[in-house]
Amino acid sequence: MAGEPQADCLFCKIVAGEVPATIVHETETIVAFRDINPQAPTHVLVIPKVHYPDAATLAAAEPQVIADILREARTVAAGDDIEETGYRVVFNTGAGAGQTVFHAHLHVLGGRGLQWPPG
Ligand code: D5M
Repeated sequence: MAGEPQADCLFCKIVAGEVPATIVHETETIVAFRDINPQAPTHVLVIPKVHYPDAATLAAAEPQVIADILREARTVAAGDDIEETGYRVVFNTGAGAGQTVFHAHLHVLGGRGLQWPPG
């Protein structure tokens, strides 16, 4: 069923506590944890506890959870004290955009100057 945990999904395993992660915050609907391959001093992933392959399918099915994820980005930024200096939030959507893990996730990046356009 849509949203149900997938046995072969790494991020579902992090939600279930079966794969370790450095969790910075958790709510009823989301988990925020540090990226294993950080691209900036702050690099946190915010994921829904429900499984959808990307942000677009999550937004279509459960838009309130997308709102929870975006709200969490601010909490992460406040926790790492990067609200003033600025931060970036990114949903890579599709392999062509660099998505490698097909469980929706928001990157929260900050703590250094960030260039635009991105690579
Ligand atoms: O981003 C997927 C991100 O997931 C990428 O930045 C690495 C990160 N990653 C992969 N495995 C782990 C574990 N086990 N813990 C924490 N972070 C992880 P994408 O947008 O799909 O390219």
